[in-house]
Amino acid sequence: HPEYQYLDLLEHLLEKGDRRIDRTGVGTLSAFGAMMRFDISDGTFPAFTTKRVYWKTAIKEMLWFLTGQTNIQSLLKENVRIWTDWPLEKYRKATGEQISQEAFEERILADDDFALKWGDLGPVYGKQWRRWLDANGKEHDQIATVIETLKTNPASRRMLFHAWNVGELDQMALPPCHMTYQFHTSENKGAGPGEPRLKLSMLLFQRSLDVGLGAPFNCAASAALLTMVAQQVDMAPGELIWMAGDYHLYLNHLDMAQQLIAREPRPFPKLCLLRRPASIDGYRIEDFEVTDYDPHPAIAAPVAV
Ligand code: UFP
Repeated sequence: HPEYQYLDLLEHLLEKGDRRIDRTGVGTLSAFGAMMRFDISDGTFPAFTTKRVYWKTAIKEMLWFLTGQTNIQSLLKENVRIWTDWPLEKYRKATGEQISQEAFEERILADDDFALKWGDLGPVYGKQWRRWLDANGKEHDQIATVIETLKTNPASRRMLFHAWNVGELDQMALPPCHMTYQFHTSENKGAGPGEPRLKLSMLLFQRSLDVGLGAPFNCAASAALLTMVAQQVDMAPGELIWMAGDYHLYLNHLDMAQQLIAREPRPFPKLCLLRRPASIDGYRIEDFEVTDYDPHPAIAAPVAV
């Protein structure tokens, strides 16, 4: 079962991870250099099964990146709360007000001026993907460029987008973790008449990976991205290849990790797009249908900020 690639990373960290104090102060077991590969050509959706993955939240976040937005207000409108911690911390520090997360989120939603002032994460993923600003003041839509190149020159070795904009890192709430996405096409062997001639694979490089919380999420989101891009360029989805630099297990996730590796993976679900929007900008969460997802129960764990 391909999920053992993930469970093996957990096991490796538990056994051989280097114990250290990290930026967040929580502490981790860490190792360097990992790869996982998932063949999604038959519609397999690598939503891990050893605990429930909230794949809708992961895909909603991916759709939010694709809009180019960087304010949590639009995420909160979709009831996605995974980015609140950072602006909340900043607000509390700046004002000294011990506002609750709920109250802060309500204000962001209700008050546009407040959201503008306190809800922005800086030039994170969406900004870099869709509106990378060069030294001449010109904006670059990296996503549109990749899609255009896939359509016109699919053998190119330059089909990638990335978010590590060195000059803007210090303005970001969090420097990009999943930072480079590269695409590759190959012959779709055995394609019948009317089926796509080419197969699209995607390699994601992530510099830093929270294996307990981030990994299941990042994996589902990137599979959704590959599926969307493949549909837009009329190719079959191929392989999702995922590489991590520093991958680590937070010390408050050790129990969860033990529970996960004791569980037996179940078959991966299937992902189907119910509609083909006119462009990569047209996707909505309702377009994603996931079937036969029967995971082990969710395990709650704290996120390190
Ligand atoms: N992290 C992920 N995936 C993500 C994301 C963050 O695993 O998509 F945005 C984790 C990795 C790390 C922390 O534990 O967030 C970022 O901290 P640092 O910037 O110090 O690597």
